[in-house]
Amino acid sequence: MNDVVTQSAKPAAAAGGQPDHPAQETDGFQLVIDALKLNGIDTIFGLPGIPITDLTRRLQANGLRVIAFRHEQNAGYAASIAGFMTGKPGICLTVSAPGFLNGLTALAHATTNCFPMILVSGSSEREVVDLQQGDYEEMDQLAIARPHAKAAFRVLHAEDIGVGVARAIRAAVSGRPGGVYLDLPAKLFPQSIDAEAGKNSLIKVVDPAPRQIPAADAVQRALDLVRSAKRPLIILGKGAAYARADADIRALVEKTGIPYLSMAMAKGLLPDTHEQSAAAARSYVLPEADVVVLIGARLNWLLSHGKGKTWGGASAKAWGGQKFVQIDISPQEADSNVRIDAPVVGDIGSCVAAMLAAMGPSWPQPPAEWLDAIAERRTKNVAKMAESLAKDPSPMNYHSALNVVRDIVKANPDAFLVNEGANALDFTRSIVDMYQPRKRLDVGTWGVMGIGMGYAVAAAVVGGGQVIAVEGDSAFGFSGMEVETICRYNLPVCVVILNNNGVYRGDEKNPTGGADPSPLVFVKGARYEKLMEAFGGVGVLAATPAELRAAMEEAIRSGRPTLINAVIDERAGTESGRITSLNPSAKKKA
Ligand code: ADP
Ligand code: TPW
Repeated sequence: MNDVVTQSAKPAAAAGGQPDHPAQETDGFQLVIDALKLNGIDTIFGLPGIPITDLTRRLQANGLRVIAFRHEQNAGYAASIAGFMTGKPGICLTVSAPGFLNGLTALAHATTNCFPMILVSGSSEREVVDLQQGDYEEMDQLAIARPHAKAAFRVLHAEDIGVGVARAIRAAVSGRPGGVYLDLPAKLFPQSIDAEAGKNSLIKVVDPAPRQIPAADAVQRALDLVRSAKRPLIILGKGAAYARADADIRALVEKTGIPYLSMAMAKGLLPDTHEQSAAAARSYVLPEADVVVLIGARLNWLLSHGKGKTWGGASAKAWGGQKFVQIDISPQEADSNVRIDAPVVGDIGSCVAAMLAAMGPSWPQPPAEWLDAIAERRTKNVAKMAESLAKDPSPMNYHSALNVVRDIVKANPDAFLVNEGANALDFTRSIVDMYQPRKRLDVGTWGVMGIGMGYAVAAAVVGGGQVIAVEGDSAFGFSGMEVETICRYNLPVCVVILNNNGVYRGDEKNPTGGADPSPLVFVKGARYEKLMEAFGGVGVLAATPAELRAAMEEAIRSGRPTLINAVIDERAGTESGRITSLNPSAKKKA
């Protein structure tokens, strides 16, 4: 069953005096496997069941790594972040209807975040589904996937598997990357075709993510604008991290001398400790900058849409007066929120290289007043942060716990840092410095809860190194059962739950005085560490920074699956973390 070809019982007709020999046949299962392998896919995240159980077995038998999860959503998040980490599409494999729907959130997440991913789902009989005759797990999956994916395809015939897989790969990684849906009906898998014809039908995708070279006049327009700036600023987004143009991006930043901000998942593209980082002066540089160069970052809600008070606008929707250069692979991105004065359309590697080449050997540095003003704010804010980090309250708060994580990441800069929660996210992002590209993996564009354990598994499996997952206790709950997966594959994942007994904080009361707890709180003093122990991993309850530090150091030394339940003050934390302003009740109050 695991051979590339299977022997047919019927002998082939002898031709041209050749001796008779049995016809060699292959089937749909094998062609899917061969098509993926041919394109360098070596890892599948999924969950077995009808009609893909045998596919998972045969994938493994054919040498692919199959990572089986406890819930498809987590397999999907794993695939999405594997796509970000590697630039190859991450593959999530699910069963039909409910399994497909469980994976769909992750597919939409991949599309939203511009991560290349392919959700491959088995589906039931087309003829029965289309007549709505009540098939097992009946659902028109292709139609449902389409609005959430960059592209969606269905393969009905074994000889089209090669084309289907090739199209899915190209769609996922070319241009702006995204999520792709590939529908494989149950009837496809056992279809037999001639092995040679099957082999010839497969496509090894040539240059799946072709370079897109920017126009020379667009590059010149951007450089002219940058040269005219008195207070220039660069913003690096996760598209810049994804582009893997690390050396050229660093060269551009350093050659121009322009201060930069990193969006959350671009942290570490240049080390956060770089002297041009304006992270500690963010609220000063955004309204003050006159020319802003966006590299792989959208002017969406995470950047206050490029206007309003954050940008020095007089009111919530007013333009702050900045001029923008935007480097992006998507030509439609420019002008989505404010005018882009100098769009540079192309892949970031090519765009940044073209800018460097056109800059010539020397480039004027930004005015000293601008750099000095930023340095002054930075020094002040860094000192303020150091003061907060040095405090040792009992119980711990976010700062005292994250001060430990900050030190551990500094000592282990190649560890992956997975991060979700509200306060647990915002404080980690601002307190824990990153030193290497594509190491910080977080909630992304939607601020979605639930990415935690799926990301952690993918980082360990695909990245092949130590993972630290800093989780709010609510955030962890969305994917907590995957600690079994972490233990089953014996992955070097250290989960740190910043446990304040609830969503945002843990001290809310039921206003009626009734017996039901507030919708925002959990069981007090929950022993999350025992969950890891249940599956053979290491569980630690940490009530002090010293206990947290010792447990994290041991987790990294041993490489064993570890869950540290870091107990913090249940009054620590604000509603919605740093995005309180988006909360409609806060808006009403304002
Ligand atoms: P962040 O959330 O970090 O601000 P976004 O997800 O909003 O980042 O933006 C990422 C941008 O990067 C998207 O507009 C996407 O089109 C772009 N992008 C992704 N990959 C590339 C690439 N290789 N070259 C150019 N642009 C890219
Ligand atoms: C899929 C809404 C945003 S943040 C959060 C929720 C439920 C949890 C915050 O509590 P946590 O962190 O994790 O304990 P902390 O440090 O603030 O106490 N469902 C989804 N996504 C989102 N974003 C939500 C709900 C939310």
